[in-house]
Amino acid sequence: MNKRVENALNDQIEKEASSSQFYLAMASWAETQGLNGTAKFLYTHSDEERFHMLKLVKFVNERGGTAVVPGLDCPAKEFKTLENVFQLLLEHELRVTDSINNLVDVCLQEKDYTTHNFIQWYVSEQLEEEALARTILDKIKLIGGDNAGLYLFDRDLENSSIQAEPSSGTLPGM
Ligand code: OFO
Repeated sequence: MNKRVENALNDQIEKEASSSQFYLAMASWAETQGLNGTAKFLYTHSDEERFHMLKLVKFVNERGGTAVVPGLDCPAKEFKTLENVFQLLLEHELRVTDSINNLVDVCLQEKDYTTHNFIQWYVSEQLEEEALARTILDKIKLIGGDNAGLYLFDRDLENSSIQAEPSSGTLPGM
């Protein structure tokens, strides 16, 4: 496997693993605030990010590269408000999108069209994740400081169809 592509893929593995930790930290915080619907959404999302990481690990190894399982920094334990959580989440996803775009760029520069094709799944996924984060953040901003609104938001999130299954795709070789 092309070394530059392999390094970029391993860098993305680290980012997906960090995303999973980040969502897990937010889920745990939401749970301690009594926001069970939000916590459920974020726990599920943490599992999704782990799936994104695993999909990359398997791809790198199956193409003759070596996937590196990263050590991770401790994510934040405290968040100011629910709006703060989803603002951070959106900013985080925007950074992940930049990283995926960089990966696409490296694949094209190195003429690695197989990896380029594989990465298109992540390009689409990032579009969805950004849109979802923006929608949720807009709703929270509309609610403002209204506790009744927050209660309904949390309940809706618990019952919503966006509580997707963790692995909305298949891993290579599985
Ligand atoms: Fe893996 O998509 Fe979010 O970070």
